[in-house]
Amino acid sequence: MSDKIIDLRSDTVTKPSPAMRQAMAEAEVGDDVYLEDPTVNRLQSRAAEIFGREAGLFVPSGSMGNLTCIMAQTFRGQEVICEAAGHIYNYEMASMTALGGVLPRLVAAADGILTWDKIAPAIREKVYYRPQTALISLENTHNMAGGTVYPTDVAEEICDRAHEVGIPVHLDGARIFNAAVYLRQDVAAITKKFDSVQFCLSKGLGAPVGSMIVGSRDFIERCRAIRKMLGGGMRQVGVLAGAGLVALEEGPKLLPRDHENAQILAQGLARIPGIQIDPAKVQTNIVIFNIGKTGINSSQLVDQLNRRQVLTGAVDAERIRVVTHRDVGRADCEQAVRVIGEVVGAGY
Ligand code: TLP
Repeated sequence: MSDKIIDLRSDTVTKPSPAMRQAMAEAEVGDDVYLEDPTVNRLQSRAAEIFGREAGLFVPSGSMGNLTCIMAQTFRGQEVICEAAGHIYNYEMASMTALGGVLPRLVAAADGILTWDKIAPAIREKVYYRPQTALISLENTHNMAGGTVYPTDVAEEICDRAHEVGIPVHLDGARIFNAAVYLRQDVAAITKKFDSVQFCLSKGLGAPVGSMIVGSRDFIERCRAIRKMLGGGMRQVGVLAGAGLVALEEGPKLLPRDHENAQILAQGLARIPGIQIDPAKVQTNIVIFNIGKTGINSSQLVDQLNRRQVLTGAVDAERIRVVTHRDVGRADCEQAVRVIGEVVGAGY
């Protein structure tokens, strides 16, 4: 058995590349609460430019980025429509309620992809004693649906129709560059109708830390104040923004390879008796497969795989998630399939 650990738990696990380390070491810095960090300022301008927006804001995490955007567009006692398996509802510590004072209004959708027809009935009538719908939030790619991508016309119809009734739309675009690769469109084109966009530098793009919000200048100024309220005002943070700039320029080019490797995983897993996965439904870098028919449960399998140096994550008792990223190659994915096949075949 080789010593190498194949870490497929998430695309968050990547280590900074040599170019990122160098950029971090050499970053010019200043106090960003005084707006004086030149590297942060460069990162924010570059992100805004790439997304065709007026301004950008560096935030410590995707979770803080989403919460900041929600708080900037809602008042206490209002509702945010989001998909039932979405990250903002399931993995962000109920922050929109605990800190933002708003309720998630869940709508479930096949493959995590909402449509206007599904959203419209969830919008509250305008009566003063009902919690008002303040915001709609979409997730692209949709993590727990297995990295699924919004067709651009579907997302745009949601934005257009929501705007007609005066409701803004937020995009949790943690992996929007993966969606752009799949769609063969650029991120500015596929996000242009959203009122706010959060995307992560620290996922497939490979930065060690950080996410960005992009939007209008006014919106970003509101977000800056909220970020401070949440404790996210950082000081000489150019050391992180330097890595972020490298991630933004170099990271997107590596994503097609991650998607090819996800196909290696999906196709290999589909050949293992008892495992259910449809490779045709794997669009980006996330593969979620069902092991319900193998006689092993997820935590047992994850545990057995850990012992064989293949790290994966349980979604629930029957489903496992594996995620490709810049620090795993094709041979790693082939090896992971072999090991999963052996463990499942051994029946424990
Ligand atoms: N996702 C993480 C875990 O929290 C599940 C992962 O390993 O995939 N939006 C989406 C769609 C995300 O997948 C994540 C992180 C976030 C937001 C939050 O980003 P961070 O972790 O930077 O707060």
